[in-house]
Amino acid sequence: MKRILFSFASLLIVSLLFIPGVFAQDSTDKQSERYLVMFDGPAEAGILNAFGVKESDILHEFDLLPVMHLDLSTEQAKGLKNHPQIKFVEEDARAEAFSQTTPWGITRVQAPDAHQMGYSGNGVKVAILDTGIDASHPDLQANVQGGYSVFSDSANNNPFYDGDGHGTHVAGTVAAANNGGGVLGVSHQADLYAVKVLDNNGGGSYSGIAQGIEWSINNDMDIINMSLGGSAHSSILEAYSNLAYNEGILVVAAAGNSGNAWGIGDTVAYPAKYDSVIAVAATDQNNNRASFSSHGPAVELSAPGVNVLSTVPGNGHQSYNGTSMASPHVAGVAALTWQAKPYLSNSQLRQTLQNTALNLGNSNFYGHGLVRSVNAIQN
Ligand SMILES: [Ca+2]
Repeated sequence: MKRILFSFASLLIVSLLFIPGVFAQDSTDKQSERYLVMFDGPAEAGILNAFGVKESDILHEFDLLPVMHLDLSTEQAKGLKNHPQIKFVEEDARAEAFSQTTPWGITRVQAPDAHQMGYSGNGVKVAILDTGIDASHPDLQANVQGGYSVFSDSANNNPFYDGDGHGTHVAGTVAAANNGGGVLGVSHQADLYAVKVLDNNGGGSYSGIAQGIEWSINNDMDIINMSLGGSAHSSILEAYSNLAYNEGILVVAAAGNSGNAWGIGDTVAYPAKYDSVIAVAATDQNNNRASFSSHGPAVELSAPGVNVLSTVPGNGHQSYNGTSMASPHVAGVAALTWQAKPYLSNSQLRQTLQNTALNLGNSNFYGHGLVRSVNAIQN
């Protein structure tokens, strides 16, 4: 008790020596802001009193460190900052909850339950043949392990630059990190490979896709996701799709966005239409076919493709629609299932995904139905 009194008295003296004249004026009409103030040594109310800080301006006194939360005028804060027994004066910064969103489609394919079971896609390599991946995105940087661009011009030769956003969005659905922020991907620890076969305007060619498939074979990819396609058949693109499949890669592609409201006709795009490729249709939150989703006998599986929230370049997140958004849900479920059952061949894995899908009806619309990770893992 004696010591406290002593230091209080000595502080009063020190404080008096440091009070600049302006303080007396300002403390009356102060525009107060909230500050965190740390003392160099024990917290002493006497220092504050000397600057005209009232008892009511002390909002909180901390226990473990000599810190006070204070209502101060700008002049008071300035004065305290210059005081030898004050270590730090900081404006109390605003903070917001840093929370992670689980998009509806991630839950619809049972990914959070598969994560609870211990599966995350860890060790499974997924090639994203697309517009590139923004590898600096906080939700993706941990999982992007490599890449390749089929373009040589300076605007498009970097696979980790995505001037369009499409590839970054697709990548996030497959493997956005479980990092407490942004969104959660289906297989949040899968290895992503940015294979840039579409330019910054989202355009590309079949030769580029074939080059991307060739790179994927040469670099031991487990899964290829192609959220792309065209209406023209190509024997060479088919030969490359078949080659990847025969090399043990699971090949997944968007069925296309050429569906009509009536679901009449065969509108599935290439390469999704080839036998060696899983054609994925898009469903909405009611498990109904999205009106744009291509239909036909080649449709093999369905997955969420309406209002799909995922990553976009520049630390952003946006909702997109398309079978492009459905395909990576299947690629992610395949990654989870393959981690759980590494002994399956690609054709056995494909069979498992078909057998465990939720039947939604018309096979030209939905194929075998909605892809489901827990059912596939437990099959
Ligand atoms: Ca995240």
